[in-house]
Amino acid sequence: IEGLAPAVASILDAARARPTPDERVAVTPRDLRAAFARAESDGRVPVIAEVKPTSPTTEGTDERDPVELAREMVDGGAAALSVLTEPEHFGGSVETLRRVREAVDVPVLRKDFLLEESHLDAVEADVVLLIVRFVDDLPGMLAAARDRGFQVLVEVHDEAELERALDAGADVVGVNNRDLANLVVNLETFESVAPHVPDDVTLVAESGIALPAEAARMRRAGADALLVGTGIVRGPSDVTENTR
Ligand code: IGP
Repeated sequence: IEGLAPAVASILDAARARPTPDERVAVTPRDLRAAFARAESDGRVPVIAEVKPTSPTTEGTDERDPVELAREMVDGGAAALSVLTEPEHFGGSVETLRRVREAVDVPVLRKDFLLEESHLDAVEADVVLLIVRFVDDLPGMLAAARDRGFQVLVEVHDEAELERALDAGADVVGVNNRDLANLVVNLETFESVAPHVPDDVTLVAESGIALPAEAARMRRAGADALLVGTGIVRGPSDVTENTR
């Protein structure tokens, strides 16, 4: 893949070099769309709150206990959680995901760079992320993930990627406001892609949402849910407040 920021290229190299787990897991998944609907009917903006100890674009590492943080996020009104499991660049681990999922009752998304079928194995999660830009055989990976019982959040960054996601049969699409080529965030990304998403597809706005005004802006542009990482640590109630 051409034109990626060096940090992203290095993330993909690490992902390709991962050992293959030798077992599959069976999960009884918690329904993501039902969790969004519950939040809406309680008058909250559906938010997927992210546990992300560090990242190539954040300074330092969040030393708080991820399980404590996850509990606070759910108590603060998060409809679902996202847990980074990429170890080298995001300080994540599948063990953290397991502990978090055990501690809460909302759906938990595995946020990672899953490139091939074997990367889907041996990790319990309700939802997995597939990044269109990085997955060669999207229909194949989508089928493999669903086979294992996962719901899938398919991440796109522009209209061409959205077409690929829809052609592959994605029913939950995330538009990442952060360009993985240069790591720059621009909320107009979501605004330009959202109008092309069919109504029956659940639409998630990802990245760069830290203020209530930014949450409201994404909602106005058609976001069914928001994926919030860095911004959530100041208190999830800020962005779950229904301002649409
Ligand atoms: C959260 P932010 O700007 O709120 O911390 O972003 C989430 O969208 C971001 O972590 C993310 C991400 C990804 C991380 C979106 N897509 C793919 C790693 C891989």
